[in-house]
Amino acid sequence: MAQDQSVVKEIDQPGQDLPTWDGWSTPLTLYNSYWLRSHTVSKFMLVRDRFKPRRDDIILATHPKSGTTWLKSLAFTVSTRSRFTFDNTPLLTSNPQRVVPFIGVMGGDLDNLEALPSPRLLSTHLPLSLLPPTVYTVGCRVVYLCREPKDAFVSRWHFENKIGTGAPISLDDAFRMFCQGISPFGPFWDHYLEYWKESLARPHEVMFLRYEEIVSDPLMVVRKLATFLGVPFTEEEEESGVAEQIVRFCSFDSLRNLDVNKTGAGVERAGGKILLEAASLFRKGKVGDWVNHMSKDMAEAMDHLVEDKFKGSGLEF
Ligand code: PAP
Repeated sequence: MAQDQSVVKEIDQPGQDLPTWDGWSTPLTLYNSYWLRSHTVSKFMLVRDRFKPRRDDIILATHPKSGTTWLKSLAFTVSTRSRFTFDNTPLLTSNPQRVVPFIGVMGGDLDNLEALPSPRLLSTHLPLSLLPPTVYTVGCRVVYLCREPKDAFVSRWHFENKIGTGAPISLDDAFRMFCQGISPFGPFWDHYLEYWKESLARPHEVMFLRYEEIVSDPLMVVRKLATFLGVPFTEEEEESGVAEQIVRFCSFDSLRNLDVNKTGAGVERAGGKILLEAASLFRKGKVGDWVNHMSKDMAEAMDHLVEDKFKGSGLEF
């Protein structure tokens, strides 16, 4: 069992002892009620005090394995369409994860972010409660993306076994950890709920999206995104099919088949400890792939957990 195999111990952090967990591809540390990769904790601790949100920032916040790569491509293409064409967009030469920096890590170190001109397009897997409180007041916009938990879990499990160098993680062990809330940026339910509640309270500043919604009507989402980001499609653009072109360009097959994403330089992960092949971010891109991996009992257990955790919130999967 995951819990038996894993070692929970105390580690030294400046001024505090934080519990850690071994069981995924890299150790996790519990910080402010969320499990973060241990080697990223010191960087993420700085974000709440030192990251300075600006009024015109756009922050793409996602629970991991929910389609971050996709959202980054869509939001980048929508918001920079007056500067770049499909023939010279940076997405042709860089993986989408690099084109939009992560706040505090992987090229998005806080000094680098401070030097970026406005308006900035940034991203994070951090929960809202680990971002500076000014995110609520400065007027910046947040686009949040999550995914049906069983699919997010299956994607996580594949990913961990792809990047891990130790013994493979069994589906059962991964399932137990995920359902206990012990997964990178977990518990997933608290992560979803923080952004969900904020999107209800401030719908003009926080847009809540699900992976399944983009899959079922990408054109509608792209139009909604453009309006939310303050750059709605003009009549001329609608007539010439710009929104449709963006959807096609950012589709799973289109992005996956770009040279840069097939064979290109990797993407740093785990605080720079792992250099991930760009191709690992494009696995299957399907809704409902959980059915090919999870037993009926597992699926029912996860559904009950989700129902219980989201009860009364209005959020359903
Ligand atoms: P991250 O958590 O490491 O940032 P993220 O991009 O959020 O990764 O998640 C990867 C998932 O998004 C993969 O799902 P899968 O394992 O179920 O296949 C990946 O295939 C999917 N994905 C990436 N790009 C796209 C896209 N353009 N369209 C649809 N799905 C995509």
